[in-house]
Amino acid sequence: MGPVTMGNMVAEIAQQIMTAQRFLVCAHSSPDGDAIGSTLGLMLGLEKLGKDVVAYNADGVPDTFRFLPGADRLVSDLSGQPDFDVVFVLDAGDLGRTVDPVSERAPILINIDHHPGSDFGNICYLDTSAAATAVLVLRVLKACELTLDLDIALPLYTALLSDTGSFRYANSNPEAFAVGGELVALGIDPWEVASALYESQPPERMRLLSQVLTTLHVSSDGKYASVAMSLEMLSNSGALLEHTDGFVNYPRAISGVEVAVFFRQVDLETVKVGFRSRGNIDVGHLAGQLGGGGHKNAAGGVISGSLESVIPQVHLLLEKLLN
Ligand SMILES: [Mn+2]
Repeated sequence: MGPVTMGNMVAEIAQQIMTAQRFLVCAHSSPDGDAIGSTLGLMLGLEKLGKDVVAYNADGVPDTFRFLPGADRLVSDLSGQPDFDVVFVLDAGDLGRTVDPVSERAPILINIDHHPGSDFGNICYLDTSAAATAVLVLRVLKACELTLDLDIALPLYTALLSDTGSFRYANSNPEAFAVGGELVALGIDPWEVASALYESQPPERMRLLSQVLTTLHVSSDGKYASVAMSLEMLSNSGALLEHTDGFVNYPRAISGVEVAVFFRQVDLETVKVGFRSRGNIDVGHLAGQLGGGGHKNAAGGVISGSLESVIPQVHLLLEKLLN
């Protein structure tokens, strides 16, 4: 798809926005920052253009993103809603991930996404080079000649920060920085957003992390490292399962480590294993051997056995993979 087609597509979406009145805006369930930020940014933008908008996510707004403008108006149930003119599905990858069969709620479905292979919708605006779906939403809002304001900028900036790992990941391209700068110029306080995203953790999560880190194992050659969480640690700390998100990043952050593993006890006979790798090491294949799956650099699976028996078993496999 060349740049000319892309430009036409943005113009076509802008045309649909101008001629319709009632919009549904949604994204994938279990929303991340891009899913929620793109949804709220587009909702507020459309409203500023005088449109009627319902924002929907099957799982609502995660606590981390409650500070965003419009978050309190997102609904997690569409039953009883009259039909819409247009439904926007954002950042979803696959239409099924919206949960509600949203395609039945409007004659026109517009898919805006940056996930490779996303190919549904009457209009499918896919640009895999975009760091976040929010970048594409911004292109569309600009094509509507909307004057951006701080309320619209804040969710879009949050989406961009979230999907680029705070401008650390390889997708942090020149456009990502340019858009980030443009949104900050509208009055965003970068520290306020970073603080809401990364430094507003519940104490239970920190208590759990402190116990999990005591299990740190680094292989003798330093190429892999793991941490483990038992059910006892979970109940001691009072934390929730969702608080273990990102724990695998701690062993991954050790210098020289090529594969990081997080073992999570599910019950006395089941352990969930998450892998992260750097560069060419294919943990997707390894997870496949264990009956799980995933990608080359991020994968996982579920293994039967006690935590004490599964850990050495996986360490042995990693030994083979890395030598
Ligand atoms: Mn995204």
